[in-house]
Amino acid sequence: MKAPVRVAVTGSAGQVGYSLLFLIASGEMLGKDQPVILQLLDITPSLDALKGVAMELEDCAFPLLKGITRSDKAEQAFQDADYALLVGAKPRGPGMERKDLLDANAAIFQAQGKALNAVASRNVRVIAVGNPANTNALIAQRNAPDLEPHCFTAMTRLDHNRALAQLANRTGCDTTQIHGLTVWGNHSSTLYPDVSHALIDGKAAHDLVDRAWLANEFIPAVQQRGATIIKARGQSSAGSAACSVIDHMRDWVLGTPADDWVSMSVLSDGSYGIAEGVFYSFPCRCSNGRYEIVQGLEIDEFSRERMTATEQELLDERDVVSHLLP
Ligand code: NAX
Repeated sequence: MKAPVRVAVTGSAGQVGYSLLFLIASGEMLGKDQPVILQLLDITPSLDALKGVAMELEDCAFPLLKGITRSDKAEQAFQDADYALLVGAKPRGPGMERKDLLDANAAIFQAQGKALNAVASRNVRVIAVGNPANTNALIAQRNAPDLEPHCFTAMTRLDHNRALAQLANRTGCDTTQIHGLTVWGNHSSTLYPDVSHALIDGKAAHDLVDRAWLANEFIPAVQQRGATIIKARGQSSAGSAACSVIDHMRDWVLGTPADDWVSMSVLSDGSYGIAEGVFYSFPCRCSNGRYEIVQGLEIDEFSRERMTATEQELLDERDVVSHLLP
């Protein structure tokens, strides 16, 4: 049996946390041979709820779950953490724009970046899920100067999975038959789901769906899916978000399939002409626990326009929080 690894989860008493923790403890994220210790963080008023969640986790008698800690202090929850899933934040409610949340959540990620820098494993792998996820990842990363920038990512895997599902529905195929789909940019209504390089059962997606459907239905449907779910459910996506966190972390740690890539928001290194220093969603391949941005994809004018619009939004968000970026 492998030695247990420490998985810190913030916002553990929230609705994404409630789906996520059971998946981690059952081995869906790191494999059925990897024991885990869960280090749960939430704010003080949620500590009672957190206790209840921990009791339920215990009641599952998960063979891989080797311990649970609960805390309202980031320095305790992140102590020696090998993985840090930053879910805790104020969620978007009906009619609220993500930008409204920028200020409130920026302070949370500043403090958590500092705490990770101080106490987490030097190889910690961090995913920012709490919104605005990309800019929150940037704040955390910039406040953790002793950790490699490669330790930090933000989640656009839910958008990637949503795009796969929409394309599969339209073409009557299975999501597993689609390869080479990319979500570019920010996890927001400006994100750009791109099928230019996608193959469906070996055939170019562009030959199977028309441009008008892509521009007028597919792209807006993926961009607005979060809002559509809030409207229908009265709450933001939780189960699907938790499954996407699992997908993101599993692929990062255990590797992406040889014939495909996934969408991950990572610190831009200037690839595809995107400004450096923002967390931007790129096509990524992972192996040996590291991600690499897929290089060399051709970008046409239609894509470039959309990639630039979502890049601009990230630059604007970065300006708003610049005082928190050392
Ligand atoms: P909930 O409100 O159910 O849970 C959030 C939890 O975070 C609460 O228990 C709260 O007490 C806790 N929290 C608040 N401040 C904290 C802090 N400083 N430290 C630790 N915990 C803190 O929200 P939920 O539906 O679980 O959503 C969590 C976050 O994920 C939201 O920001 C939401 O917008 C974001 N999402 C991001 C997605 C993505 O694709 N990147 C999709 C799903 C989700 O909407």
